[in-house]
Amino acid sequence: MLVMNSGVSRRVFLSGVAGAAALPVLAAPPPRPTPFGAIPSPRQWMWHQLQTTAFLHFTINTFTDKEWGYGDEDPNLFQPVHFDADAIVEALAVANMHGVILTCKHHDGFCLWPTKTTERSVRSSSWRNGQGDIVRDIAAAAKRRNMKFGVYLSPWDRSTAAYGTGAYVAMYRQQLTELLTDYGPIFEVWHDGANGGDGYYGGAREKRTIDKRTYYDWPNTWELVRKLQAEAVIFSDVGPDVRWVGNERGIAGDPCWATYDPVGEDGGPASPGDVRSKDSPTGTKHGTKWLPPECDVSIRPGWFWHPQETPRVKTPTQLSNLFYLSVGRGANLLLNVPPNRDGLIDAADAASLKAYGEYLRQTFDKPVAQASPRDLMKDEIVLDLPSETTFDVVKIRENIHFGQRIEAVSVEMMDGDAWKLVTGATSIGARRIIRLPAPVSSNKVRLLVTQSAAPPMVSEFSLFRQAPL
Ligand code: FUL
Repeated sequence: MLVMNSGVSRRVFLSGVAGAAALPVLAAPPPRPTPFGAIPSPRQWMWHQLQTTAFLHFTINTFTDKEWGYGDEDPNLFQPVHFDADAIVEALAVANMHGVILTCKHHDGFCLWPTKTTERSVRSSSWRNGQGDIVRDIAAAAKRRNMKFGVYLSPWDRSTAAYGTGAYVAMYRQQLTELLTDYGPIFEVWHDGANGGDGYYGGAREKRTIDKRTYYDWPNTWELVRKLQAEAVIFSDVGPDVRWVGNERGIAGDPCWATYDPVGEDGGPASPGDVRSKDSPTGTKHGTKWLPPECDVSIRPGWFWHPQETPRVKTPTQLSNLFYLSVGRGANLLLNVPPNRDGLIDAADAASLKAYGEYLRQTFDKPVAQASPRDLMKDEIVLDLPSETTFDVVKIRENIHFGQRIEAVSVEMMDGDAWKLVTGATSIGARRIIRLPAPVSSNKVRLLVTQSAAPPMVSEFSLFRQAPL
């Protein structure tokens, strides 16, 4: 029996409808379902469809072997002599990534586009005679490959003397304006939570601390993003559209609720850089805001390319594990693949991405069994299969246009003449993809929604057989 959290069972709910249907003549059409709780905005819905996107960490750090540049590096160090945006994007596309987010400016303040706001940009490098523009080239290559393009612009800037004053906030908004005006449609704007500390600051070489809650005046910056790119989702520790998952290992919580009511570290209001991040992997069950998690993780130990880390590039098996722990729990995966000093994706990273992409395609292109749409809107969905079918992956999706309703499901298969538990889950949301410890076979498999806050609205129940890795 399905339990509603109001204490009313689904079967009780259905028997009421059946009673009405027994009345003579024209039964009224079933009522249109109304959304339950928070639901995704159209831009969040689009973002959910992407599932996996790529992060490109690329700047002077690539040439200085650092993770965080101090802000005093010579722009001329930036010399990616064989930079090829199409080759980079192609290496990402084969791994089923549908968007790419570029670090247009990292904490060291060097801008990958010829900004008017500072001399610290590609314009001050002799690379391509100061005429190069990494942002333009990646945006154009992404468009050619039908991938979406997004921007990371570090709020923390260790190079400029203005950091810590109102003038810097104006400069940050100016940089954002350039990026959101000159480079076509942007699908995501990424605001890093790392904030303040020591830096060059125009020669001051000191530590600067800002008030994370007030300094950046985020509401007005987000309004600017809305004005310039209404379809872009805004990412930060606390959204407003997409939340940080709370770790940099690429792992969403279990359960993983798309809704979230974040609080600050001290239990007060949350802001980027000040969130009780231990709550972020799980979110808030039936929370008031639709704020799904994005799982950022690097294919290498560091975010930037370092020659000594090449032997530690994640294997296709490790990448597939991350897929199930992020995308499989209803989150999006943001996988960082840092270009090297040539301005290309290293052969080791590209090989791993290719094998991982083949695994995804071969596993998921065709289910071995799938519920037909007319059977989906039930709390028991039975797959009556023509013959014994072997599977080791189960996929369930909820129609999130109507909110995240389901609280628990179990998957069972007919074993002899009795149902046997195969697997179970709590949250479903945009999707739940469960890899079984070993393949199982049956000719009858069912999904039972055992607990739901409102009548469940399953939009997919499919079984797959994994390709070898
Ligand atoms: C962090 C940064 O400090 C790292 O360098 C990296 O950009 C990561 C994605 O976010 O907060």
